[in-house]
Amino acid sequence: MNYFLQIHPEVAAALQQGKPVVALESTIISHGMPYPKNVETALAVEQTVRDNGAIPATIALFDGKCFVGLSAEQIEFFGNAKDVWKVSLRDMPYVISKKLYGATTVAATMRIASMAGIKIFVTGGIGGVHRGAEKSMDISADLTEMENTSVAVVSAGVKSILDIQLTLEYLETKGIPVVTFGQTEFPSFYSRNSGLDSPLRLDSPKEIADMLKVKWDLGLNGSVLIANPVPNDQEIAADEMKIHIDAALQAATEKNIKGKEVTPFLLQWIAQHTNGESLEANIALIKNNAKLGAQIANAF
Ligand code: PSU
Ligand code: MN
Repeated sequence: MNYFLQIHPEVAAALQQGKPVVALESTIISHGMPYPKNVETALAVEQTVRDNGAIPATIALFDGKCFVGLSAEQIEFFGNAKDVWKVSLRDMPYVISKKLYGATTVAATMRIASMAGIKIFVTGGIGGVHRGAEKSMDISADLTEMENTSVAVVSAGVKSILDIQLTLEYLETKGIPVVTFGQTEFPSFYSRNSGLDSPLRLDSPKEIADMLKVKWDLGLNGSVLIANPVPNDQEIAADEMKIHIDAALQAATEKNIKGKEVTPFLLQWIAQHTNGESLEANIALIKNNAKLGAQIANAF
C-alpha cells in the first residue's frame, strides 16, 4: 500500500471484497461550481452512485496524503474553503509535501484512483485541447494521463469551450477509445450534439464493461472515454451555448487568463451569463454520469 494513500474504511472494504467502487474528482467541487450548489451536487452525486449499487470515493489531498473517500464534512470543507489548490499531476508533489489542501482534476484523480485499485471514474467533462492550442499549446494534462492510466472516465463528452475535433484527434493518436452511450453523435457537455460523429457507440453498461475488460486484458493500458449525453430535458441547445462560449473566450483573452485558471474562469463566466442555466445542466449531467458509472462498475 502506498504510504501517501489514505483510503476510507468503507472504500477499502469494498475494494477488498471486489464490490463496485466509483471514483469522483474534487476540482469540480472547489473550482468548477459556486458554493453551496457545489457541495449539494457532490453529495447528491455520491448518493446517486450508492442508489445504483456502488460505493463512491471522492478524492482530494490534505495532511500530506491522497484521500480516497471523503466524509460529508470534508466535502463541505472543500466546497467552501478559499485556499484550496487546483491540483493536476504536476502540482501533486508540491501540495502533498507542503501538506496543503488540494482539489484533484481528472488527471490527478485518475492517478490516485489507479493507485487505490479503482477502475471507474465519473466526472462532468474532461479537459482537452483548447481552441487556439496551435499557438497557446494549452492541452490539458487530463489527456496525457488518459494515455497512461487504466481507469475509465465517464463524462458528458467534451465541453465546447474546447476544440472538440482536435481533442478527438488527440485521443485517437494516443490510442484512447471514445465510446458514446446510446447515440451515434458525440455529445458536447451542455448539449447532446456536437456536429461530430462518435468514434464508437455502445448501448448498455454491460457492453461498455465488456469492452473495458477486453482492452485491459489485451494489455492495452490507458483510459477509455465514455461519453454520456446530458438528459434531453436538461440540455442547452448547442447554438445557444455557442454565443455564451464565444463571449466567455473573448473575456478570457481580454483579461489575459492563462494556464490553470482558464477552465475555471470559462465555467464561472458561462454560469453567470446563463443565469445559472448552464450550472443546472452541469449538475444534471454529472448525476446522469454517476448513474451510468455505477452501472458500468457493477457490470465490470
Ligand atoms: N469539467 C467540468 N468542471 C470542471 C472541470 C472539468 O465540468 O471543474 C475540471 C476538471 O477537474 C478537469 C479540469 O480535469 O477542469 C481541467 O482543467 P485544465 O483544462 O486546466 O486541465
Ligand atoms: Mn490548460
